[in-house]
Amino acid sequence: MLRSSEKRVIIETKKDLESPSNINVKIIIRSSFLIIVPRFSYRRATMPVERVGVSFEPELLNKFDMLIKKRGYTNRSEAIRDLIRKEIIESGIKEEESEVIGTLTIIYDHDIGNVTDKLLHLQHHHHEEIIFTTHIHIDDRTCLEIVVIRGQSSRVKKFAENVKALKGVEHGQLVVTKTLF
Ligand code: NI
Repeated sequence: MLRSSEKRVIIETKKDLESPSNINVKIIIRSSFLIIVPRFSYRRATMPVERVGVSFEPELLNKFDMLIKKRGYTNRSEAIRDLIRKEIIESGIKEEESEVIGTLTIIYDHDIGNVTDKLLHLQHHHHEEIIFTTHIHIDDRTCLEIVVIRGQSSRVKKFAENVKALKGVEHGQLVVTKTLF
């Protein structure tokens, strides 16, 4: 309980991603005294980091700096980490056995070659992998469908290929990703 002469202000400072913890600072103004009490919390588990040195040719570094500035990065470390994560994920997606999650977006004409039935049949065949499907009627015969699918990389790709090969499907785009670890 606060006395009428006390004022309590909680300030939360977030250290950067490499920090071991968050630090809350509790400031208690009691009469003429100012008390600052640091309160350490470990709500967010963070991984320890290792520092590595990388050498660049000046021209390459200059190009890299221009690119990351355009993309909105404020430091090189985060840009380099993102590039490494992208490579690891893309390499993982290529492995046929790996678990991926993605979306297949298709545009099709529902008046052509029983495409609606065939599409439904294919989706039922992959019912264990399909998480949900959204259907939007674009005009009197064109449909947009978004399928969220999770499963073995090879099966997800196979499903997308089979859907795109259906007569009536005008365009299909599969976008997949996976967790890093
Ligand atoms: Ni429709």
